[in-house]
Amino acid sequence: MDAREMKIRAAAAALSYVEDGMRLGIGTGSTADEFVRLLAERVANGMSVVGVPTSERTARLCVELDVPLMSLDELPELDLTIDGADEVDGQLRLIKGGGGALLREKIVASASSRMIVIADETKVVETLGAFKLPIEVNPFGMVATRIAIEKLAAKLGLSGAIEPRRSGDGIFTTDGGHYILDASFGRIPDAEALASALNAIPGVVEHGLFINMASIAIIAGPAGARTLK
Ligand code: ABF
Repeated sequence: MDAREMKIRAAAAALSYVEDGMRLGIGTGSTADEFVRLLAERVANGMSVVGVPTSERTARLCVELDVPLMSLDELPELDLTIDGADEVDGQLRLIKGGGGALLREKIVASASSRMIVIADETKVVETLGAFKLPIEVNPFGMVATRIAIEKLAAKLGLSGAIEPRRSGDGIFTTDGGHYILDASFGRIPDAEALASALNAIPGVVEHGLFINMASIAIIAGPAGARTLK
């Protein structure tokens, strides 16, 4: 089974949690895209749902496939968010943001009663951190913010390059106009402590540690899809 087939399998399993009339947060990334494609088929066959996209990229795909959308301001309380992840550990802590949409993903997930993560087996880790941790920062004072992150991380025994994400020959900018610093901390033994430290830095807008947010992770592998709770 190739990677896309595993993403489709996870997305299909997530679809079984979607009920007629639901207000859905719709995530960003290739796995979430597979969910949108399957959801679009259900909508075409009469399922009545409304989606709130977590990125302009996801919104474009939903519009292309006729999945009804509203803004989060129009629909501020959601029933369920379905989203991908870059890493998932055994306590359903996530690293997200590889797709650059972490701020809107976290806002939408936090406005939802439940969040279901869909991923393939390659995303499951013992300890978070092999994937560089995306940290969304305000462009103003980015260097000072990076230095503050380095100092706070060092107090937690973490070190490693913290580099602005690039796009083409320039710096990557999120839908919200912010920059992303990717932190190569390696293993993060205390994700909660790091999340709290990052939240205290004024120039940090948001970070890719999603803790106590996912209620279920659907993990697809060659043998099928399994559920982590
Ligand atoms: C998004 O899903 C991002 O936060 C994360 O980087 C991405 C995973 O992408 P994919 O499903 O393509 O692996 O939510």
